[in-house]
Amino acid sequence: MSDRDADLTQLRAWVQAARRLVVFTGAGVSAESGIPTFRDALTGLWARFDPEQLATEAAFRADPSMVWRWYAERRAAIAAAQPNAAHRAIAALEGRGPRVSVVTQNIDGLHARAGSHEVLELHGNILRVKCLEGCGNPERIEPAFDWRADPREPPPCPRCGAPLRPDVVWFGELLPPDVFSRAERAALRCDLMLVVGTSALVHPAAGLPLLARQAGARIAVVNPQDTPIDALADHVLRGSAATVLPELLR
Ligand code: BJW
Ligand code: ZN
Repeated sequence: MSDRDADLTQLRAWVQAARRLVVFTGAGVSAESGIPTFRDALTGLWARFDPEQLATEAAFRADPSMVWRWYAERRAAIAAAQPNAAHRAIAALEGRGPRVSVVTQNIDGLHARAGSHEVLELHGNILRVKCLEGCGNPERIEPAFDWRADPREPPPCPRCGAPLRPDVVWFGELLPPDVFSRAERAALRCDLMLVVGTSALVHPAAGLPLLARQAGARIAVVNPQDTPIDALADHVLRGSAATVLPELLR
């Protein structure tokens, strides 16, 4: 048996035996749905920008229409994309024994579209918008208002007229506290965490595998590249999510 087959066999046994499993995902899990990873998300017109400069409130305030357009292009690509074999393999884990929590940094909604039920979206969802000044989501304020049909870039909040912005978590912003505390609880309680398709550079999300490890969970990484989590992991499976996860979780 090759080392890789031995790793897969042992990991399959851990998945079978797990009572609580966390699948912690990043942009790599959606790469094979055709959605560029965050650190590759600037192609074409956007190639001269730095994503860490664009994904901030300061960038939006400085040039709302430019940042709105970046998100509008990504939103259109995401709306046209389909979940891939990795999202489906994760969703199919439900009902097989362990309680599964999907803790994702992704803003694309593809885990839920693949059928996962407990999805904790740490960084929000690009398909929603909210008021820049804190009124909340426009559909709660004015159900008849359809921001998607409004040609302004960005459309104004129906309550206060401030610009609407994507309902995602930008650098320097707090993660939704209830979602993050549920994710911490899931990390503390799980027996096994699969860390899939994330560079694990962005905190506080990137601290969740360490929290799980310190609480006694086993950790496995699925990624074609090295990550800072590899050093904590019991197993590292090099490869793409849509190849490795169906093989591991079949
Ligand atoms: C494949 C694959 C395939 C490819 N299959 N795999 C502690 C230390 C240092 C800094 C900080 C810290 N704590 C906080 C900070 C600051 C900051 C931060 O972490 N900065 C670091 C960059 C240094 N964090 C924050 O600001 C957070 N807020 C916060 O801390 O609030 C408290 C606070 C308040 C006030 C002042 C100060 C602090 C908020 C972070 C929000 C992150 N938001 C983003 C943007 C969302 C909207 C958008 O998309 O535009 O979320 S950033 C971006 O990175 C996005 C992602 O969710 C996130 C993670 O990226 P991810 O998913 O890992 O993607 P990539 O592209 O990095 O990696 C892809 C991976 O896939 C790679 O490994 C590939 O190899 C792999 N891959 N193909 C499997 N087929
Ligand atoms: Zn408002």
